[in-house]
Amino acid sequence: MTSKNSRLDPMDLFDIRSELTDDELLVKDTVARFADEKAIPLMREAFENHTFPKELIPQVAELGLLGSSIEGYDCAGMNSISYGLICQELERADSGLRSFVSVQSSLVMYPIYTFGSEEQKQRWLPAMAKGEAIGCFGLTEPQGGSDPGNMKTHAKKDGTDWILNGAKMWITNGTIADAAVVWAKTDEGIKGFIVEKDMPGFTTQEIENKFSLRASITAALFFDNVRVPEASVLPGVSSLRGPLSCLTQARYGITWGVIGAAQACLDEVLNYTQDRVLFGNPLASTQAIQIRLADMSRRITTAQLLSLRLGHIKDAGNLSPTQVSMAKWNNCRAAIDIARDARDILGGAGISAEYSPIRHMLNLESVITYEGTETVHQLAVGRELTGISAFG
Ligand code: TGC
Ligand code: FAD
Repeated sequence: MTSKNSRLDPMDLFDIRSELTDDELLVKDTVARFADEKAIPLMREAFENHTFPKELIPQVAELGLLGSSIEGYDCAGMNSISYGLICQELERADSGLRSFVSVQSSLVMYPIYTFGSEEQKQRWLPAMAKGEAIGCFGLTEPQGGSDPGNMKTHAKKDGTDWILNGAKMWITNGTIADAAVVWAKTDEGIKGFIVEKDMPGFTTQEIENKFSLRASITAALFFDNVRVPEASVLPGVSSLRGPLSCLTQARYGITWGVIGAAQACLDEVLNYTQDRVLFGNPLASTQAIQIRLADMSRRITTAQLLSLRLGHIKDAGNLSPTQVSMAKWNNCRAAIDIARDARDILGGAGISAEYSPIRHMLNLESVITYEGTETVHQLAVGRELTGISAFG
């Protein structure tokens, strides 16, 4: 029997679909259609050309995918499961597209909504929801992203303004952003600054020659005595809790996103192994290949169940960052292992951009690193279990 005749959906063996509400199903199916019809046809070329397909921005905005969890301010006010499904379907196309939406939604609009003044919310959130203003999030610095508490970027009060100095590294959307939410040390603790692209002393530089996340813009940001008015400082937080709580939102979305990348890889090899005849038989009929396909399905299913449960905990308001760490670790590890295995099952064809696994595999090298490396998330779980911090 082939998987085409299977009674279960190979991408959804435990019928996650039946757990979704009508609204969530509508979100999933709408974004899936957008991914299939509009995004997937562009992403391979964008990856090869090392460009982000900016023409997709108005389309994702039109679908309500920017700041989708925010209530009001022209945002869609969807729940966490819907946000997860958005990430999943976009990352089925490419991690770079999901990254764009993660950064805009979880790392820029979320802190403005959660920690910003009413004036900041009115100014930025509707424009960002429409894709008319783009944001980026500056936390990581050249000397070490895993330990943001040790950041060097700092701001000093000067009358009613702040003077910002320092540098940020590896910043998604950096060169196309109208506003950067930049985290800096001050005498009053770590604060978030909304730095606008034309503020004197603020410059950006794109990071070239990446082998991963090529369909996404990554940049360095430099601040040389940038004068930021008090009105552009987020008033609601003055500690590392500010940026780390943004990361919790984005990491949650990533747990779903990488499932989409893994599904794309499984889908590709399910088709390929049924058509590829070796030693007189379709590859899919061999025991070794079936075990590998079954293992991919097992990992995807485990990841789906983790993310679904995580979403329900989040919507109930009981989410712990440790739970997000475990899911980010598990699901990224599952996805990258699936992508690498799918690449191998395709043989020589697996190194061609004509098939998606190598693109997903290369992208996932970034995804397993950003938003906290695998080790950081393992140590976060270890800290929870033992009560002892091994971070140093
Ligand atoms: P620690 O003492 O644990 O915490 C300091 C304060 O923050 C609170 N907190 C959190 N709050 C919300 N969510 C979380 N995940 C939180 N983790 C900690 C904590 O309660 C405390 O609050 P308060 O009020 O008592 O001050 O801090 P630590 O210095 O020991 O750090 C722990 C560690 C290593 C886990 C943390 O530094 C960390 O997560 N490091 C990794 C950094 C990281 O993930 N960077 C990502 C940069 S952004 C990015 O990669 C975007 S990619 C975008 C894309 O393209 O998709
Ligand atoms: P380091 O922190 O130097 O870590 C190096 C190695 O040391 C890793 O293997 C790590 O796991 C390990 N390590 C760290 N601590 C320990 C420990 N205690 N014990 C044992 N091992 C340890 N950042 C932003 O702020 N905004 C963005 O938009 C953004 N976008 C990104 C886009 C891309 C494509 C990439 C690749 C990165 C992006 N980042 C962004 C940065 C990302 O968050 C960091 O790369 C990540 O947090 C790791 O920091 P680092 O690269 O400095 O590595």
